[in-house]
Amino acid sequence: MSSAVICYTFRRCPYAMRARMAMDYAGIQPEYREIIFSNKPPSMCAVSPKATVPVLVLPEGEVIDESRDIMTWSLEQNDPENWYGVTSEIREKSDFLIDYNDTEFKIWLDKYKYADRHPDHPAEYYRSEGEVFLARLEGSLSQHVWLLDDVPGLADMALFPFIRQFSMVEADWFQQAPYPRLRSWLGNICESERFQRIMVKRPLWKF
Ligand SMILES: N[C@@H](CCC(=O)N[C@@H](CS)C(=O)NCC(=O)O)C(=O)O
Repeated sequence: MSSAVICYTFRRCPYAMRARMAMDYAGIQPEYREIIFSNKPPSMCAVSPKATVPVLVLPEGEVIDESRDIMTWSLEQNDPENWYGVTSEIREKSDFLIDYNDTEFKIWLDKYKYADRHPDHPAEYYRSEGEVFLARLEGSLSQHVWLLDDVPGLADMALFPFIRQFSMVEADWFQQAPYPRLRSWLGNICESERFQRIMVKRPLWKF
């Protein structure tokens, strides 16, 4: 049994990104095992048969294989700036936003990203469906500096990798779209040292 926390990850996966952000914030330094989907490590599939990243294996052998659960577990270990949220209202709103992101928005994001695989509609259609969420977030950011408060929280860190993906599908479009607050929110996170740290390129884990 290893004494270190192990994290199977894929650098560009938005779910893995949010988990790595929360772990970095909480001061958890796992042994990162960078994988590729075409050749998943048997040791990862054995502990988590659904075989998606991120997967965390704790020293006692407990497995956490949902990114949200990894975030929550990280904050349970250490939450120095109260990302979890100070009020139950913020926590409820945070859960709602993350639920919406992971279900509704993710569907439109994927269709927009891979519009050629979804010929029922042009990319602009999928983009405008996704924009419903962008507009909502823009509205939230007109009320506070971060999505739910004037300090960053779980929702900011759970959502930004997906908004980042959306922004990268047509970067020129996003730069001039009517979401200036969202652009600067995203820019702040992506220019942070934490983000640079969690995006460091690691060699593929040899198993
Ligand atoms: N609900 C999971 C979703 C994780 C997920 O879907 N990860 C993708 C990569 S972004 C994956 O591992 N896909 C496996 C594959 O494509 O074989 C979580 O939040 O951790």
